This record gives sequence, C-alpha cells and structure tokens, in this order.
Amino acid sequence: MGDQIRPTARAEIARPASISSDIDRKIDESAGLFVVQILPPMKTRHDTTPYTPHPAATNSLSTEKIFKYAPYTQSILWYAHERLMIDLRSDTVTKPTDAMRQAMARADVGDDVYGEDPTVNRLQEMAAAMFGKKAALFVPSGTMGNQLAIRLHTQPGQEVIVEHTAHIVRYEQGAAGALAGVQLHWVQGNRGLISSDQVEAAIRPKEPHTVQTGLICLENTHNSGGGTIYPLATIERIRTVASTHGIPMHLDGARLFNAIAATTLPPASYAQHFDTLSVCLSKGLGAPAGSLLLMNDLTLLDRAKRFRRMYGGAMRQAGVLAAAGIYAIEHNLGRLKEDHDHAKRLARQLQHIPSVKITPQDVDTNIVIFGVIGHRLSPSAIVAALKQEGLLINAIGENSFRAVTHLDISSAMVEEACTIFIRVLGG
Ligand code: TLP
Repeated sequence: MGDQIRPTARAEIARPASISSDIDRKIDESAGLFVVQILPPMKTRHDTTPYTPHPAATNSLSTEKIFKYAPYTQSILWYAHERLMIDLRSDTVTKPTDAMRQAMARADVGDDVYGEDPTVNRLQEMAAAMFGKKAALFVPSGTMGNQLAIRLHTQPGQEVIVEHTAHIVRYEQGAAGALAGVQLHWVQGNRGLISSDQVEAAIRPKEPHTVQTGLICLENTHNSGGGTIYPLATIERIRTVASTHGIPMHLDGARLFNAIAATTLPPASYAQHFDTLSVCLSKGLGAPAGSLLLMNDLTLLDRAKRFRRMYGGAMRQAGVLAAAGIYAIEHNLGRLKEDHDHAKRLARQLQHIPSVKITPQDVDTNIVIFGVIGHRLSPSAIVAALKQEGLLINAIGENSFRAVTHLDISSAMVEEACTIFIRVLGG
C-alpha cells in the first residue's frame, strides 16, 4: 500500500447532529459505516480552523465543506461521502504517497518553457538514457504524447495504421483527425496485437490516386486487448516492413513499463524499433501526471516542443510533477510484477463464476478483461451492484468489463474483490 497513511479503519461513528442534510443522506446510504483517515500532522486547510476565504471562493463547495467540518473533524478527515472502495477502474486512480509528495515538495524548479527546470531536465535525461534514445520530452499526458507523435510524423491527408481497438482510436476524442488532419486505418488485431503481414497489407501503394500511409502506431501493452504484451519478434518484423516502405513507427507505451517488468527485457530493446515512443508515469508507476515522448532525432524534438506549446502542454514549474515521475521510476518500477500477480489471481478466481467468460492465461500484466454472459443484471446494473458492495470496475463494451490492478491495491483487497465478484455475479 505504499508508505502513505491510508484509510485503515472502518469505524462506527455516531452521526454528529451538526452536519448538514446532504451529508445526512450520505451517512444513511453507507449505513453509518465510515472510513476515516488519520492524516499526518500537517497544517493544511483541512485541519486548521479559521481562515478568511477570498470572497470569490465563498461559493465553492469545498470551502463550505472545510468550514462545516473544520470544528468537528480536527485532524480527522471525514470520508463521509466515500466508503472504502476497492477501485479497479484503472491504474490511473492511484494517489501519490507521502514519500512521493515529499519528493514533489522538495523539487528544485524553474520555468520549463525556457528549458530551465532542473528536475524536468533530470527526468528527461534519465528517461532518454533508460530507453536508449537521444531525447525525451516531458508532456502532461499520454494522449498528448501520442498526438504529438502523430503530428510530427505525418502530413494532413495521410493515414495512420493502427489496431482497431487502440487507445488512439477509441479514447483520444478523434484528435488525430482534429489536430493532425490524418485518418486512421484500422487493422483488426488479436487481443490488440497485429502482425507484420497485416501491416504490409494495410500500407497504401505509392500511386497517385491512393491516400498515403504516414505512420504505423503500435500499443504495448495493449489496453483494450487486456494488457497484452507485444512479442519483441513481432515488433521486429513490423519494423522491417515499415523500413522497407520508409514509414516511421510510433509506440503508445502508456504501459510499456508493465511489459518491461513482465518480460525483464531492457527498455531499449523495445524502444530501438520506434522513431518515437510515449511512456506514462501516471499509470502503474503511480505518479499523479506526466508522460515522456522519446526520440532520437533532435530535429523532431525541436518541432515536438513547438507542437506541445501549440496543444497547450508547455508547463512552467513542472519540476513538481517531474519529481513525482523520478520518484515513480526509482521506487515503483520494481513492484509492477506484484500487480500482475494480483491480476492473474483475480482472473483465476473469476473463471469459477459460471456467467463469467475469461481466459486467465491471457492475462499478461495488470489488466483483466472479462465477459459476463446470460446474467440477470444488465452491464450497468452489474457495475452498480459491485459498487454497492464496495468494488469499482468499468464496463467497456456490451458484455465486457475491465478490472485493473495497481499500486493502491493490496493482496487483501484482491481477495475481498474476488469475494464481491462471487457474491454479485455468482447469483
Ligand atoms: N488510458 C485510460 C483511459 O483513457 C482509457 C485507462 O484508464 O486505461 N495510451 C493508453 C494505452 C492508455 O491506456 C491511456 C490511458 C493513454 C494512452 C492516455 O493516457 P492519458 O490519460 O495520460 O492521456
């Protein structure tokens, strides 16, 4: 669970008369069972009593709550509106630990638009060295990393070859079309993976009528495929095809660290095959934000900085975030295998529930995708029923669900999640 003080106790606490009616309702909903978190003794607005808010802040709900709770809670922060939830919706939900927050607080910073943030520079150098690339650029999100790459490698009107359930296809709000003016050429993969033959077949001929292929994008691990790891040999074959046709390759490596942890392959063994790759610090590594776009070509770096600015992603004292990234790489990479073990355990338990369709052998890393067939509850009702029991997952398709293990999920929580699954889906 990391080194932060986390919700540790479920406590029966009598409803204080002083708190308001909407809180009363929330209290009733959770049947008087609350999670309390004992905060470390730091002076925050949560645990100090009077301060005068700026008039512009007086309408803010949080300010109201702070005032309502301050006299009552002292240094105990109420989670009256939040029962202790086992949150398997994504590995993006992790919260920075105290140690990570301390690293952030101590970060030496400067204005990164001038290239003067020493902590951002350190993170970029560290990542470039790790992946065997000449340069890395810190960006706020994985989506921005992917979109910068698409913009860098293509011309408007070109086409990008990508697997049909890729994040770039499903979850980036059509940015490739909107921002780079390209269309996506979807290739149907197997658990998110496509072959070199499929890529070869999708490359457009260089003749005057036909749209031109500007880029090939792969995703490793593949999110919608179920955290699938690309075999290095497949990537090598695709690279050969791409090079023959003179087409650049980008890797959406939002969860490349999971592939690295699972295979123990050196990071550069994947990175060497791509002209650009983006890796996320805010997934399994547990940083609150930030991704890196890596490349060898320094002319690309210069253009990437300009597009980052154009897309609104150039930040100032971003070292506060970069420090979390450095901390995450140094401390959390080594433990990703634990998440993979948790995901496998979950999958093995789920397979015993008759309505659940899952192949535990397909769970490569920290993502478990499963179907629920012929259950009396609809997918949204299933999600709601699980939530009622204290378990959060996402429905990702008609009868398809996703559970993701991460830094804030302990073995005990995995056991509890299995019990809840059996209770809700077994009936
Ligand atoms: N994925 C999120 C959602 O957007 C679906 C998640 O919960 O898994 N590439 C891949 C493969 C991703 O899974 C994600 C995030 C991204 C890129 C985008 O990262 P962010 O959220 O930082 O823009």
